[in-house]
Amino acid sequence: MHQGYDLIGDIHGCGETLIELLEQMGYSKRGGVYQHPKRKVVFLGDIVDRGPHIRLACHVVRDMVDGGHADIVMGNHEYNVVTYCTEAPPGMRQPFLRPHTKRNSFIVEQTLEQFANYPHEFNEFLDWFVDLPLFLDYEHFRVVHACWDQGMIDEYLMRYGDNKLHRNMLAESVNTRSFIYKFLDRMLRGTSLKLPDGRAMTAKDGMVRQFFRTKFWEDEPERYSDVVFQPDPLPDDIEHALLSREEREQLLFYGPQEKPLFIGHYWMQGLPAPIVPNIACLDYSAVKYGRLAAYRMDTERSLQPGKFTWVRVEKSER
Ligand SMILES: [Mn+2]
Repeated sequence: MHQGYDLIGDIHGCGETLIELLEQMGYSKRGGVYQHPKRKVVFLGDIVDRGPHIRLACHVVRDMVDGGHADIVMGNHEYNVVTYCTEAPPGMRQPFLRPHTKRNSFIVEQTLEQFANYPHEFNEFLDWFVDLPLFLDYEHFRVVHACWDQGMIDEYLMRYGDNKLHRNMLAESVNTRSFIYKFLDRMLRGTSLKLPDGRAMTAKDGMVRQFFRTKFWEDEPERYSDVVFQPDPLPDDIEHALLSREEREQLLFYGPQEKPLFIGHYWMQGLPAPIVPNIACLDYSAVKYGRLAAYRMDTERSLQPGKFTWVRVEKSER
């Protein structure tokens, strides 16, 4: 039986780095599948997009999952590529569930390009992506791509009976007023607040945004600076302003007594470490020449800085 779990953050097509990380943790290829005699991997989603070896990453991951050597949750990039490639039903005013805007097309460009000569294989991966769990609740820890919201999870389980998105729910999932949309937005993209007074800010990537990403582990925050969680700083005058009561009520709080939670998604930088004693983000921006990070989990209640491991991504992965 498995004696522990190795959680791995966003891969984004860094397939060679993934193999290096697996080997560093004592996994080896047997019968074509990476495995460990005593441990199992949990992938935090976002296998696809951006990087140079997306097909390789997809094959390594799916083979491990199929062989019982890994579990995985869906990332927002798997969801995006599926809806980008799925035709809209008659009656919708757009040809595909996810509009083929310049920005959306740019995001999936490398994935489509690298699978261009393997259309059958690509369709099989799309079917597999749809079927991935959206969240996993283990005995000693929890896993979701961006944010654990127990209230929404309970409602999802009550409505749909399991932790998956089914193909017949895809069309409804792009309707921004539906519960499925709000649920996926929370699980796969996390929590955010609107900037006050209808303000907008221009992020480092050039995008203009009216929302900023927020922490969901801050107890009784008072100011915007207490909850902002993104690489781009807030405008000076907003940063130190007080949150309104309505804003504070919108925020979510994952308390310190909850099971350890692992997330990806947030493009962290620097040395991997817990955010708080029971939450770790393992997305350390591998595809931006950061680190592909993992955490070697056993049964601890409090995450240990010494149990993170990683591979630095060199320019050669390109
Ligand atoms: Mn990601």
